[in-house]
Amino acid sequence: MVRGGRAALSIVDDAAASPVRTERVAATLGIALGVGFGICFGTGILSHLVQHPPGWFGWPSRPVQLYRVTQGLHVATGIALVPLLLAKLWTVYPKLFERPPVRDLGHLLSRLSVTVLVASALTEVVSGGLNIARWYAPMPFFFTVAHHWTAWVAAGALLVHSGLKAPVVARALRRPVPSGGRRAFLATVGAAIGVVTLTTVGQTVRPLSRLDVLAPRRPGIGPQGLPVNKSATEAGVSRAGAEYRLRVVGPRSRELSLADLTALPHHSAVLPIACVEGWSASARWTGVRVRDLMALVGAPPGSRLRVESVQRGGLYRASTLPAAACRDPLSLLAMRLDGAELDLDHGYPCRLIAPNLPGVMQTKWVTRLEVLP
Ligand SMILES: Nc1nc2c(c(=O)[nH]1)N[C@H]1C(S)=C(S)[C@@H](COP(=O)(O)O)O[C@H]1N2
Ligand SMILES: [Mo]
Repeated sequence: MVRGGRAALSIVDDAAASPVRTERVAATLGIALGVGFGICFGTGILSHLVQHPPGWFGWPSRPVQLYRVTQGLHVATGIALVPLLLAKLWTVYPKLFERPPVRDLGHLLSRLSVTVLVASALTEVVSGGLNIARWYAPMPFFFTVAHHWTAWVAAGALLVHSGLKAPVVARALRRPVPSGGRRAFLATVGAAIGVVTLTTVGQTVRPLSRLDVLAPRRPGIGPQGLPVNKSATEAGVSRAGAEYRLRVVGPRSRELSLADLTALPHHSAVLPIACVEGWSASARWTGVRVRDLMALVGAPPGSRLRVESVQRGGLYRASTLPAAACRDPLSLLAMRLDGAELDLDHGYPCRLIAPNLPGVMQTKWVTRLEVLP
């Protein structure tokens, strides 16, 4: 039986032969990779649509925690794909040296799709990992654009590869379940996934935060017990004084001083910051409702709101709040965090906090709001 499994990979050269390099193991890893990549792809495209919504896409403001879950899943599956990908490459790499290199057109297509798939999958996990680590120097391209388009390339190559390999997978799955060394190998891969998941998922699953030793950021660590992605110093922002004004642009534009803002009705909401990089943390925010500010300037129903920071440059100095979030009574221009004045690193004197949106859209150090039709 051991021989039978081996014989199926007739191309396996004796030097590279190992009892775990069987079609059954390769198929099992392939299915796990397919499922993991599917979740990562779906949640990633969703995150892209939320941040760059085309006309047909409307993103709801509830459930409040939805984006936190989808993006937490995106980063957690992306991390779990690393041991899976390494195990799969180790299982099949002798095929790279098979002779003859090209047998026929189908074989050529298969080898080309595998090459594109391996290259794009590695690009995705490496660029995603560098982004989580906020280490941009090795990436000579703009991360989000490259990560998004490479995902489509990987998805296409994965479809071709799965289609071509379907008969092999079906055949392999009819074989007896792996035994001995093969089962131990798969168990090791499973354990590796367990370890990388448990040591990183605490960045978003609060009860596991104490195990979170590998993720770069831990909820609970930062000013006012909340992590900071971009500090005021990094953003080139200094503390606003009496000269501060919030300009609200709409049919009846207004300018509000800090005293004006403080005099308006304040409300509280418990909402998470859910960073695209996979960490998230909830806090109690207090401030003026976005919809009250929009009503103050006569915004028509269904409007969106552009939110701008005093920060001069930077990709995340402004964001556009979708219509559902503009209407939601939980969307605040927050001035307080867990009962205390906002720390400068959290956006003093005021920051946007809205339900079910990525952290990148929760603009800090807000100075201008503009009603968009
Ligand atoms: N003006 C401005 N606001 C910003 C950012 C920024 O770079 N500039 N970063 C965003 C990102 S990526 C995140 S995750 C959250 C983090 O919020 P915190 O620093 O309060 O934790 O703020 C967002 N608001
Ligand atoms: Mo973020």
